[in-house]
Amino acid sequence: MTTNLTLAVAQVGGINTSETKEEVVARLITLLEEAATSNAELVVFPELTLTTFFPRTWLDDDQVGKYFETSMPNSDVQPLFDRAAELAVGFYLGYAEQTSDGRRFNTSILVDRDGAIVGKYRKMHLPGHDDNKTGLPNQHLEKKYFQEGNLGFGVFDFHGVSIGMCLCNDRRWPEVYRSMALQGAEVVVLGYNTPDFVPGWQEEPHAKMFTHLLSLQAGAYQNSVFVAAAGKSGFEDGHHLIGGSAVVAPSGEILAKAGSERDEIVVVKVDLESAQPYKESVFNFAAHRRPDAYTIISDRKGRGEPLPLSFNVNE
Ligand code: CDT
Repeated sequence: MTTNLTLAVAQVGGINTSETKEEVVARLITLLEEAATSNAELVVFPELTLTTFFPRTWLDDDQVGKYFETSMPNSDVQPLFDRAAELAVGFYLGYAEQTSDGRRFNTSILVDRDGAIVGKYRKMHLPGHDDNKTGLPNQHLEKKYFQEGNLGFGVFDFHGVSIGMCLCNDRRWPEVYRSMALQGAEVVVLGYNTPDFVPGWQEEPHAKMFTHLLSLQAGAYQNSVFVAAAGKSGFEDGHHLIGGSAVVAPSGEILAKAGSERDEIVVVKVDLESAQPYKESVFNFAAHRRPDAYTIISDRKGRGEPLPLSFNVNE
């Protein structure tokens, strides 16, 4: 049984619209090579890693098409697959996917150390809006450009380690981690793009980093998993995205965090066994969970009235 995994989060500094996918992939290979020198076995790249965070801009169908990948790997990304296989380093990569029948998803894949795609995820929680909100610093058009994910919250085997994947906004929803932990996930990997400005998202600037890290830490602790999160960070065409790429332990503690908003590798050798005490005590799911009392979570989507009481409060 594998007990150690050397995990790297590859934070990618801003990607301007003018940058080609070839140039971006060259940056990713440099990060991968740096991670390999620290013996990384799995490198986590961000959400929509290959391009600028295009959902900030209202574009018509023709204009946005260039941001989508119609196959994976393809000639732009093949050099990353080749170099990773040469170095025997696996990776998680977020990208915009267009299927052969024209559906578009915000997707991530898990590639093993031999270069084979062993996992796929399509973002379930799409934030933002689909209408054209003009006159703002930027928009957040994930609901316009992507369909909701349809592959569930899968858990995949990565050389003996059970890995769950999600993408950005998913990290803020507790159901995501729990769905994967119930399938035995040991590590949850995710990429993100968190802009300073999102229409309709009221949050103090200082709280942006706090709520990002809080989500990772709570997800890790409450589910006895490691969480590795890589952001696309810094400025893209003048629009700022937060940094804070990090690896978090099942204790909820941050093991390592990027210190910049540029291309940066953070590597941590994690001891997967260190999750065991949590799984056997406070979060022994089989002993303590009450799924019979949680049906409202899947039955109800939005906030509503209290459920009718099935007992007399005075008895
Ligand atoms: N890419 C992405 O999902 N970003 C969102 C922005 C906030 S939407 C309220 C995030 O959760 O970081």
